Amino acid sequence: MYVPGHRTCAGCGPALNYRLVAKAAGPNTIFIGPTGCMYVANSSYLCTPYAVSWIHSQITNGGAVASGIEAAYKILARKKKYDGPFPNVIVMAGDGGSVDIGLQAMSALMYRGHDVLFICYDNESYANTGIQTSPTTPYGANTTFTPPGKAIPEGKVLFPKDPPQLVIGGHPAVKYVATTCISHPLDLMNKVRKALNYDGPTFLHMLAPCPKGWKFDEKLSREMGRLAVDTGMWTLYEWENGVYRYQNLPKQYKTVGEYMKFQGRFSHLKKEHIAKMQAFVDEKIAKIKAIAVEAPIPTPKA
Ligand SMILES: Cc1ncc(C[n+]2csc(CCOP(=O)(O)OP(=O)(O)O)c2C)c(N)n1
Ligand code: SF4
Repeated sequence: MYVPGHRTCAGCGPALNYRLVAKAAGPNTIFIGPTGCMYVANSSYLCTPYAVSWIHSQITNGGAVASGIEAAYKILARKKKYDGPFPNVIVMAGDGGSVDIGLQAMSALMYRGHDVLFICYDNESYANTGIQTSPTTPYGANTTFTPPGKAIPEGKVLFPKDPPQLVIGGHPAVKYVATTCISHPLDLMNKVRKALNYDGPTFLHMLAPCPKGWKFDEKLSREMGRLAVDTGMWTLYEWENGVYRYQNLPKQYKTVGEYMKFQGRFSHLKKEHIAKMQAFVDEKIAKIKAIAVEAPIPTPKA
């Protein structure tokens, strides 16, 4: 459903991410592609690798375009002008197109309750424009908008937004939210199918390592994903009707330095900055442990 032939970088995490999503979703699918690498790099010039329907949207309005498509199908079906199967409607938005410049339209989609899967493929920067900071860029990352210097030695001083919590916190129509990583492809595809099976809006936050933006060897994309999970920099979980379930929680977490040392975007950081990152992750892990205990895995009804 996502075929060879696109101008993404060698080792592009978002491209592999797209391939897995398309494979899981199957042929009865319409993709909405807000401006970003997964639009520009895939569809330049005058050809695309999407073997299903696909439409470009502005980076600002992926949620609104998807809402329109979903509403059109519902109305056509009601008026008996369309009797085919209801399509999977999937937005493939970058982090900028999801939780920064595209947040308003995404939130409105969630509020209205459209039957749409909104995916944030998170490469942790505005990549296509040359790697600028976005709200999911980690603390301490070097981007062209957060260069380390004398005044600000760590480059980026802010800690990131939490996209799943934004969605979970404010949208009663949303019953399923999950996180994924390309290093765990089956988990990723299962979550895509599960989200699509829900009747209503769903949200997936997908870590998609970007060798160009994070400045690591292009052969290490999957390894970066694995290390993100093993260090606690990224957590795999589902949130379903108010219940959290975690996947692949490490028994013993590696230190964040084990992950950061491979990435040029962090190479300027001093010990105290890495300690700050470790403290941030430790706090997150402590919270997860508390929730994981409080939220027992529900047993399926017979
Ligand atoms: C309204 C508007 N503002 C700015 C841009 C410039 N622009 C093009 S691609 C892009 C980066 C998108 O970042 P993200 O959504 O994170 O996707 P990525 O490129 O990282 O895949 C931006 C800012 C635009 N196309 N439209
Ligand atoms: S810049 Fe990053 S997200 Fe964009 S095509 Fe290259 S690897 Fe993929």
